[in-house]
Amino acid sequence: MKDVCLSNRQQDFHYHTGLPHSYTTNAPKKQFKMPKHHSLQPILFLHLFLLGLLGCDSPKSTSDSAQNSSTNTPKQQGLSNSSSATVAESAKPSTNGPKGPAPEGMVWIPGEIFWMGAPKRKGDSEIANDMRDMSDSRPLHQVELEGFWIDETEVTNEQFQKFVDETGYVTIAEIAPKAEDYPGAPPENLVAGSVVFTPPAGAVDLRGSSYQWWAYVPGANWKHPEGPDSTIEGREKHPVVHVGWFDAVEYATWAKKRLPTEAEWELAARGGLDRKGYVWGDEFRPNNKIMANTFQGSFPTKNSLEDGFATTSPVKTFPPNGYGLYDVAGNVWEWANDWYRPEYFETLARNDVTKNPMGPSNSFDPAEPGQAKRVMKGGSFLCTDQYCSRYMPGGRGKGDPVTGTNHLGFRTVKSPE
Ligand SMILES: [Ca+2]
Repeated sequence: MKDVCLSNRQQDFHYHTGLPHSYTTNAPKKQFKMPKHHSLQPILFLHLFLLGLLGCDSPKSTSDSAQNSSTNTPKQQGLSNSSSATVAESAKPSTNGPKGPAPEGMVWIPGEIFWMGAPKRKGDSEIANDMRDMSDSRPLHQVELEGFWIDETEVTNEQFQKFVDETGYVTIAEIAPKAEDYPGAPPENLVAGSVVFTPPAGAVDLRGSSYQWWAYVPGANWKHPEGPDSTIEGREKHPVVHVGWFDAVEYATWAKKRLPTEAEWELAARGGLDRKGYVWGDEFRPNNKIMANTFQGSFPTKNSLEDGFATTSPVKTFPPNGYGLYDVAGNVWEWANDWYRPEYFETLARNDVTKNPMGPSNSFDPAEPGQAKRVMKGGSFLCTDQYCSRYMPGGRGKGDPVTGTNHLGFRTVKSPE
């Protein structure tokens, strides 16, 4: 299985079974029509079945109609505070936008022209596995955006609970798949659940399949991150997990916000720094300080917990970036609005500057042709340079829009009215 990052490995398994082809929400009243599978492949694996989920005829999104526009303006010099301090906490958050104070819990990100993408790093040629191949995150290219507001933290369990309390919304992972949608699937597999990181007891070959450390767990969902016996009690300030892209869109709509474009997310995550490998600067551990919730130890079997967290951490545990945003590296992956295509950055780089890119008009993942995927950003508590360094702001993940995991969440944005 040739694929990108750990975050999406779970998505790629497609042994997620919690996908109805349509589901309804109580508020806002809306029904997503999930298309029939192109190539349903019920394959028993780890007591699960592998499903080809959404095809390219997935529901229309805002990016479907998006038109990328480019300008021929010369490349601008002096982008985004290249002389800024490399340690994020020394920078000052922007709190006031063009129309007064920020909405509660949001930060103003001033519009500008900036460089997107992940710079090459020493050792990149020593690719130990497919996940270290970040070619889809290159080349660096210039993008121009208008200003916007963004959540200072990932959406928390507490915030998601409020949404559910007010709307009665049921997430995808909480709905059992219908037998008619999965012909041939054993009935015992038609149970609601989600994908949970489940490290094996012994050492594994990281060049092998990531099936080795992921499992479909019946009963796992946002309220039970590790399965039915787990709870979010005491984890109110942790990011919500096990949310599919559609779940995130529903939340954002309810909150009168939206998901960020990939470009918006990356501009915000960079915190005013220019072309840095990390959201705080050039070094992963400046002065040996741990700057984000990632994985330390020997992946995936032995987490040394040097940062104190095996899974999610409460938001605001680690230092903010230069714009005052927390956990834009590590903790949980975050959904972006864009469709995923690996060559998209190459396409944009043909322009001097691309104005407000909204993502490609459709998705293509050569690792899984026909499987539509959305972009994910930021990496998670499972990212480690041993396997996946996509906690870099230019890094990209990709995911099936109907599949959540216990290391995938989101934050929202809002444009001035
Ligand atoms: Ca950790």
